[in-house]
Amino acid sequence: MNKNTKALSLTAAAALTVFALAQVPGKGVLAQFGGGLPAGLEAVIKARELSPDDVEAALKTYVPPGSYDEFLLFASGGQAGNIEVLGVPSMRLIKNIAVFSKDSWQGYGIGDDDSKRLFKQGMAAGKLQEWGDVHHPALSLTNGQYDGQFLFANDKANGRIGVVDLRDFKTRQIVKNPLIATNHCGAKLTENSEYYVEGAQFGNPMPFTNYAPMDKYKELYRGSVTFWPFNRAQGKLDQTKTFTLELPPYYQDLGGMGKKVSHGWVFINTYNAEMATPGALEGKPAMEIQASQREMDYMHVIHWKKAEELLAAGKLKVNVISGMRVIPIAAAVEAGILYNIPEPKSPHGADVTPDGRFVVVSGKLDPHVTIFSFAKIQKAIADKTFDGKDEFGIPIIKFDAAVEAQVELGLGPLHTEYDDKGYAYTSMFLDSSVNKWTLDKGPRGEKPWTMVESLPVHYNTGHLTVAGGDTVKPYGKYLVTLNKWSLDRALPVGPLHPQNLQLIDISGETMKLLADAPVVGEPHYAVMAPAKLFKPWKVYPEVGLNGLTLKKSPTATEPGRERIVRNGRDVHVFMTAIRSRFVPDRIDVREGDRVHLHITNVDRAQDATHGFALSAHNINLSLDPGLTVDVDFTADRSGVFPFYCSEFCSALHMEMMGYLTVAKAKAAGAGG
Ligand code: K7E
Ligand code: CUA
Repeated sequence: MNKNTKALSLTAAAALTVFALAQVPGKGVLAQFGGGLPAGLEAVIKARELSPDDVEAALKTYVPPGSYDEFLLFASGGQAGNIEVLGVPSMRLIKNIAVFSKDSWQGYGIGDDDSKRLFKQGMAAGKLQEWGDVHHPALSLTNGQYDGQFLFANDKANGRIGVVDLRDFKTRQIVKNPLIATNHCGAKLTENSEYYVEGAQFGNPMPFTNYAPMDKYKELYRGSVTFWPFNRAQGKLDQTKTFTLELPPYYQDLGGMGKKVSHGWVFINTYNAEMATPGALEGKPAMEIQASQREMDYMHVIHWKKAEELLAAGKLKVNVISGMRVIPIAAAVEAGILYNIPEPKSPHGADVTPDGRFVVVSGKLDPHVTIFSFAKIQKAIADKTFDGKDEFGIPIIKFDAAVEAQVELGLGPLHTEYDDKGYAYTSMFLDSSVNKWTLDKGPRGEKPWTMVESLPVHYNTGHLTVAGGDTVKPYGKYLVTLNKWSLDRALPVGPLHPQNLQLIDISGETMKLLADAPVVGEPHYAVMAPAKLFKPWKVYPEVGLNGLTLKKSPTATEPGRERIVRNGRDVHVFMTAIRSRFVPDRIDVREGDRVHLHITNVDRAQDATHGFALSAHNINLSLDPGLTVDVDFTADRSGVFPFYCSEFCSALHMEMMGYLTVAKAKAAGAGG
């Protein structure tokens, strides 16, 4: 199955020649090989049974050792709680960014004070959450285009958002929405990263920590969308200035942000307009049946810009719930900022075209994508072309008045993205394919609103991403599908299979599958941008920076100023790390002492990261060059505990160690 068994129409070697010549017309790159194939190359092609397509794919994805990839792909790690960074076209894994889940490689959540602080900000219902379910990474935008500065991730499981600073590719903030239990990300970022837009997922009482009986679902449960202002200078979402729109307890799903002409609006899919509640043992049908009864669900159409203006002028009613400003549905309707449009049932993606003129909705259970026109929506609102109201009083825009076209694509359309030429690409979950189709103008003179190609993928793709495909100016060139099933695509490694990313070349007239890239954790969505957009630090710009504030740490220690300071039962250790030693390297305390380690990596060389692993204390730190990392713990067990550098840093790395000795409280005079 993983072998291309297609009969060779040319010999593979001849294909390579043709391909290579085609790349450089006239001259012919083969000239550098002496005018023909290098000796042995034909033998390799034969021995590996490569088809002409294989050879072409290999040449297109091969990144020679020491060379760099052209694009970076940020793929959500799903229930692994992280974001994986891959190079495109090689599809090599370059980094794992820990966001919601602990990661001992990065010393993230393994004892250090900074991640303790971060995790504390992210507590849900007063409980520490040490994992997350990342669905949608989003890159910060300037004028609707990626600016390479920040990366955002949602945690569906806990209604949280993580902010990653792309100067050092580290998580700098986790916020918890106190109103909702779960989110699924309405629409991510507005055109200039003014807001991160967080839609709820499953309905809950508001706030979710208030109990309400399930048989009062319609009355007491609610959905919502929260607008989190992003303070770019601070690199933080500002929890004090959020506003939330109360929504019916349909399940808010994905959304698309308005762009250009539709900037200021957001479109959010919902499902379960039935407002079904579970009750399998109580004799109710399964949720999947209950929640797919109706032919249509509703897409919320929200004028957030107007809400912002009315709020600023004090002209919009808000209720303060759990410290959040919540605009009631009735007030939103009254102010003309909230509408519904019927959409084919159980929709998933709502994807706005780069020019902002259309919103493409995919209904998982409908073989079409439905294209709504922003201009028509505006007209329908102005003319009040409504079909009554939903049970919550929200006007329902007439479907026919808002729809521009429907394109029949096949089974299970989920998500749509756009390229630089004007094509749309939709992931087909049930058909296991990527389907390419034309918008209102065929780039090569094709008919508008027509499917032009379908490429099989392996298997059951969820999201897909085109480089810049969710911006106002996609880069195109590559498309990656994030497939839910890998089945036979990778070597068998047990019943838990990897997920399978597939790289597809979309630069030519037809799509070409180039590579499989199995990854761990379920990638729901990914964003892809040119690598040259990112300008991360090689080492921290100063020595002694705190990794969370990026300011000079009050506990930074200069070489020669290392010391141990005892203050009652508190023992402060001001330590430096440099190739290949810790100073001090011996810490003697008594049982029950509180130990505070402040370790500064004073190395300035690129890649001179040290680790700090302390035996039996569940502590591992990553000390990147320039950072000061703090960790504190109670030395509550007597014994002798080696600590050592857990990152190979020099020829004498194995000698980079020390001891923590903890004397028995009794022997030391019962704790001084
Ligand atoms: Cu389709 Cu959460 Cu965006 Cu998974 S989601 S696929
Ligand atoms: Cu420092 Cu290994």
